[in-house]
Parts: sequence; structure tokens; C-alpha cells
Amino acid sequence: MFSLQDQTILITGASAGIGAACARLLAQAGGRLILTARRTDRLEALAAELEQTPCHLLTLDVRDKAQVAEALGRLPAPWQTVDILINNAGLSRGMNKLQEGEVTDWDEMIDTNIKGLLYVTRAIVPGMVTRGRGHVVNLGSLAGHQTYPGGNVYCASKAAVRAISEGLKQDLLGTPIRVTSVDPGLVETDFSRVRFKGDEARAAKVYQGLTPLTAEDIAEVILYCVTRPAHMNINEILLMPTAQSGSTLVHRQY
Ligand code: 8X3
Repeated sequence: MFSLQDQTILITGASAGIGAACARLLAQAGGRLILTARRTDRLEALAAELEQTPCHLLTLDVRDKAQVAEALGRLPAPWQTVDILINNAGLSRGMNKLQEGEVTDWDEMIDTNIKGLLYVTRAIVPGMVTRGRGHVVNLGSLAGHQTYPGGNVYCASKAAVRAISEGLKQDLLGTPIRVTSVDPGLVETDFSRVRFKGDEARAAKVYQGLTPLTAEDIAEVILYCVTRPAHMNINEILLMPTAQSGSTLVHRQY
């Protein structure tokens, strides 16, 4: 039921967290993987771990429009027909009040979460349309549904991902290409470490007193979405830990 035998799957931000968990799980399901990230050494380690799985590694910064167009426009012949695109690369930086925000943090989030996702999608989806086959999975967030204090620009970037997923689905109407947005709440990955720029104690506090989702949980949901029959499109999945019921509603037990 969960077979992706010989399907070519491109994952952005594959070097860690949800991206790496997707790589591991989708490899088990039989996929062949194009793994992209900025950190080549991490991609190499992941590919070495997935030794039975055909992998093509691409060092790619999705923020770099020219690099994305060049690298994805010139994939080697056996890797040109991407069946599944997982737009996972994304990050959060800072949790300042908007009026005190760091403009460079905003740029990084908007350039990665919105513009990077658009560049990769623009490079890959036309081939899917031509071949009459494909599925785009965008990593959204609960933050795209509910803004929380200090979340401002990050939440806006994920609200944009939600609108882009909806718009892409509309624009692909009449084609067999599917579009899914997977929107998690609290998932324990490097997310908070990156947000708080290496402040480990502050990052750990985000997940204290509850059992957060894991990267593997999200990968399982994505595997489910991409293995539905061809007539079925899962447009959006919102998921969160049992101990969370909204962006600011978390039940912690100490
Ligand atoms: C991550 C979810 O609520 O920590 O996208 O911002 S949240």
C-alpha cells in the first residue's frame, strides 16, 4: 500500500529534521531520491546511510534564484523526471516583537520559506505537467493558520505557503498533478535551535513538559499523502501534539 517503487522524489532541506526523516522513510518505501540542502557533508552522510537507495545529491541554497534554475534545469538524465517534490526547506529566525524585529531575520525567512519554495516549484512543476504526473508537498505550519505573539513574519511566511499551495492546486486544475500542504504544530527538530540562534536552553524550553511531534511523525503523514490513489488529493493536513490545541494553547506537565 505504501510503495513508492522507482518514483523520483526531490526533497529540499534534506540534511536534517523533517527533510532527513522523509528521505529515510521514502527510501524504505522504494523511492529514488534527489536530496538538496546547503550542507553537502550532511547530505553525503545521509546518502551513505541509505546505501541501498539511489540518491542524487545537490548542494543548493533555495534562496539563490539563479542556482536553483541552473541546478534543477540541468539535472542529469536519470534524474530529470521528478514525480514528487517535497518543499521542506524552511526556517524561523528570532521571536522579537515586529517593531523590534531584525530585518535580516525577516529576509532570511521570506527568502527561504516563500521565495525559495516558489523558485523550486517553478523549476519542477512544468515537467510534471508535461509528463502528466506529479505531486507537490509543501511544508506549511500551524503558524500559517494562527499567528502568535513574536511569530509575526514567520507566521506570515507560512500563511503564504498555505496560499501558494491553494493557488497551485487551482492553477493545476485539469492536470493530474496533486498538491498537498502538511501543516504541523510543535515538532522537535533543530527548528527552535535555529530560531533562537543556538540558545539551547531557550530552544529546549519550547518542548518542555509535553511530548512534541517528531520529524518521523511528519514523514509518516507525508508518506500517507503521496501514496493515495491517483484520483485523491489531500489538500491540507493540520496536525499537532495531543498536548497542543493551538499556537498558544499548550498543556505542559512538569
Ligand atoms: C512550527 C510550528 O507553532 O512552533 O512551524 O511555529 S510553531
